[in-house]
Amino acid sequence: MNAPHTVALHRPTAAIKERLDATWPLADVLALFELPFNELMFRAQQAHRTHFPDGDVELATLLSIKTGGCEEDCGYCPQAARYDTGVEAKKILDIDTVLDAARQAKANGATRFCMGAAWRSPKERDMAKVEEMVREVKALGMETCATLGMLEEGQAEQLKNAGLDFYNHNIDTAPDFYNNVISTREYQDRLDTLGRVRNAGLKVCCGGIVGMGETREQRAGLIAQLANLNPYPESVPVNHLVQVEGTPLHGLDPLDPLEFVRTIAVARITMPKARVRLSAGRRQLGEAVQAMCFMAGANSIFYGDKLLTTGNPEAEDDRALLAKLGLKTRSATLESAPKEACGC
Ligand code: SAM
Ligand code: DTB
Ligand code: SF4
Repeated sequence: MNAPHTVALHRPTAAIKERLDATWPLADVLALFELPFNELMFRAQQAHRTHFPDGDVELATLLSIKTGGCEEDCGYCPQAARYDTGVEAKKILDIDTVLDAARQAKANGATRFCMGAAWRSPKERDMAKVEEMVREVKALGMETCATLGMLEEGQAEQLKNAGLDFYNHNIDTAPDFYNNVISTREYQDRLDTLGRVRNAGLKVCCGGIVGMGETREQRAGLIAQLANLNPYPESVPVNHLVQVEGTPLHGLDPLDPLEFVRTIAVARITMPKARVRLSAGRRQLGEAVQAMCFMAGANSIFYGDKLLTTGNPEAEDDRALLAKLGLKTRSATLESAPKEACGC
């Protein structure tokens, strides 16, 4: 069983049902994973339709504003300097390059623009540049998100004041699997950053990666940690490990795609009001598995031909897939979008 972390409140409950204000013991989350597939999908559909009656899909475009050369040792990451992955370390992008990419993303229909940096944490000299990016992207009328690593006291407030809507910081996996993947920062460091982000009034984008060799119980442990954040995140990216040559996790047996679908469904049931994002790894999943993920309650994707350093489906192919499935995209005006309340 997972040891409770400081921001996760645990209150035992027996029944497996939708609980808007309750917490999720690990055993209940695991029991969801173990339901017959159709039963799990049915429950996920019920939660999804209740909280997102429009059933729209959010399009979020990612841009790597500072690529490679990272000092951390995250075992999945092509941007860690210590792994020979062929990713070149680059300087932070200039503001015009970022704005061109944001304008292009908006013209393609994205409503959210997420800026990612290969940092352990941002330095003070970086903050002014990122704040300018956030201010200018916000002025284009897009939702803004940034993922810059761990934040110190005051940095979340600086970003909020610049107009940041969401901060992405993933807990990545279950507490009891974490040390198999990362040694240069602790699980609690991540929870501390998430606390600072919440306290600054930013919306939280927090998820993890599956397919790193974890057990089903550990996948349940990841979802339980997320669902027990109080409140749970507004955005939950579920990444399917992209295995990059040169990283320690390259060469693992790939996760059964139906297990990935189950993970999405369990995220939907336990965090019913969150945008559950089908994140990295969509290229490898193919159309049929992605369609099942949408049925399981995924309602956001990373959209654009690149993630940070690895490939993503072409925007044109995504539009064709959504059209084939009869899925509409979230309105660019954001006004008709469902209210994304916190889970408290
Ligand atoms: N450097 C910052 C940090 O780690 O907090 C922000 C960027 S980092 C690349 C953001 C997230 O991308 C990671 O926490 C991880 O969940 C995800 N990610 C990185 N490499 C991945 C891979 N190969 N496959 C799937 N997800 C990955
Ligand atoms: C998230 O959860 N996934 C995105 C975003 N947040 C920053 C990153 C995926 C990165 C995949 C590997 C790469 O392209 O470098
Ligand atoms: Fe660095 Fe982030 Fe990659 Fe970890 S995930 S190595 S912190 S860029």
